[in-house]
Amino acid sequence: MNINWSNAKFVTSFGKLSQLPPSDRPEICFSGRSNVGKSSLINKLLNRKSLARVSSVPGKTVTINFYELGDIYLADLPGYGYAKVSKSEKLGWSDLIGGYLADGRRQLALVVQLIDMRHAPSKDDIQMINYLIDNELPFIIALTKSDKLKKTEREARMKAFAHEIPCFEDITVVPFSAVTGEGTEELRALAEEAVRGFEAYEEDEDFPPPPDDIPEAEITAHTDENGFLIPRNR
Ligand SMILES: Nc1nc2c(ncn2[C@@H]2O[C@H](COP(=O)(O)OP(=O)(O)OP(=O)(O)O)[C@@H](O)[C@H]2O)c(=O)[nH]1
Ligand SMILES: [Mg+2]
Repeated sequence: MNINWSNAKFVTSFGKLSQLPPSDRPEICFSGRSNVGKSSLINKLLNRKSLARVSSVPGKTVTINFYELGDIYLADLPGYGYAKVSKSEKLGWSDLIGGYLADGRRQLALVVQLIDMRHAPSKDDIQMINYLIDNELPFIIALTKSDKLKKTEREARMKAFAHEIPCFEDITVVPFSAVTGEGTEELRALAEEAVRGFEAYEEDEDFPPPPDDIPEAEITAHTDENGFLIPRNR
């Protein structure tokens, strides 16, 4: 599927897991700590200056914000790990993020996990990545704010990430900057590929047909007098 990236609309925000409706289309979500640049990255992908609110104060996005992009949704998840919020607020956020990711009614085609390229990943970042790996969710990593690093700093960080991030060699990693636009086209292409792969997988699930679709005559032809199935090679 080719996505028309200039055709986005804000749909709605959810602050509580119980409000979240099932999804009727593939979704791509953006996860990362507060202030890492999720909203800025989404705006860049969508060719918009401020469709997703960019925060001057970290920890602003405390809701899941949905954007419609033709036949898919983008979901901007609340940023985690901001120190200056109350414990109950933190719990609410992790509930919301965890609940969203574990929601079997979502058609999650891709998680874009954002990590600030200037720093070692936080404990929360590592926990997120381990969660994505353990639950076999399709994900890539965008290393944000790449414009803020000099070439040598960048090389040093890339070497360090290889040790700091679990399974680093197996993960697709895209350096990204909302300022220079680096990584924008690559992320768009990866998103399109993920949605295509997701749709092909969904179609594949119906093939071969589930047992209910097998005509009755065919089933009885392969059962013995007690009604047990007989393997075909007998
Ligand atoms: N230099 C530079 N600054 C960036 C980049 N991306 C985001 N910023 C800045 O970082 C700050 C946070 O950006 P946001 O996009 O609001 O981050 P967020 O992850 O959505 O933050 P929350 O909604 O609070 O979780 C803002 O001041 C942005 O201008 C980037 O690629 N380069
Ligand atoms: Mg935000």
